[in-house]
Amino acid sequence: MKKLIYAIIGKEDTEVVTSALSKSGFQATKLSTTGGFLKRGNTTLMICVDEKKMQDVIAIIKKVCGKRQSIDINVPYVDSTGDIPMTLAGVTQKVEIGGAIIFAVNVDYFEKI
Ligand code: 2BA
Repeated sequence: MKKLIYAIIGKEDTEVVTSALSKSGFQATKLSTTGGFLKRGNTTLMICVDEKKMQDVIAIIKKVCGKRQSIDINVPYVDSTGDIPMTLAGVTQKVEIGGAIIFAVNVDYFEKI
């Protein structure tokens, strides 16, 4: 059974992760994506591998992608009408960024032509 791994990583980690995967013989497709919450650019890698190799891929990503860290962001204050009042420009919120979000799905069919 093949697995399709999706790895969402920070844009700044793209080069180091794709190089490390390639060095270990894993192919990846890089998609330029945007986080739904922060609306910042990130990278989604699609990596299709045999099930028994999945943990090797995850170990490489874990080893080389940046560590999670907490940052303060300013989010616009929106009231119940959907308006942004002039007096309340924003509220500060802590979010964790870095590391990677990884999930995998079963691949029903794979062929290289
Ligand atoms: P964003 O959606 O831009 O989220 C960036 C970070 O903001 C998240 O980091 C999380 O720490 C925080 N965050 C997200 N939604 C939040 C909310 N409703 N309230 C408070 N804090 C929130 P990560 O969890 O490491 O996620 C990094 C990126 O991975 C996300 O960027 C998104 O593009 C993707 N992602 C995370 N979980 C996902 C999921 N279950 N399905 C699909 N994509 C996911």
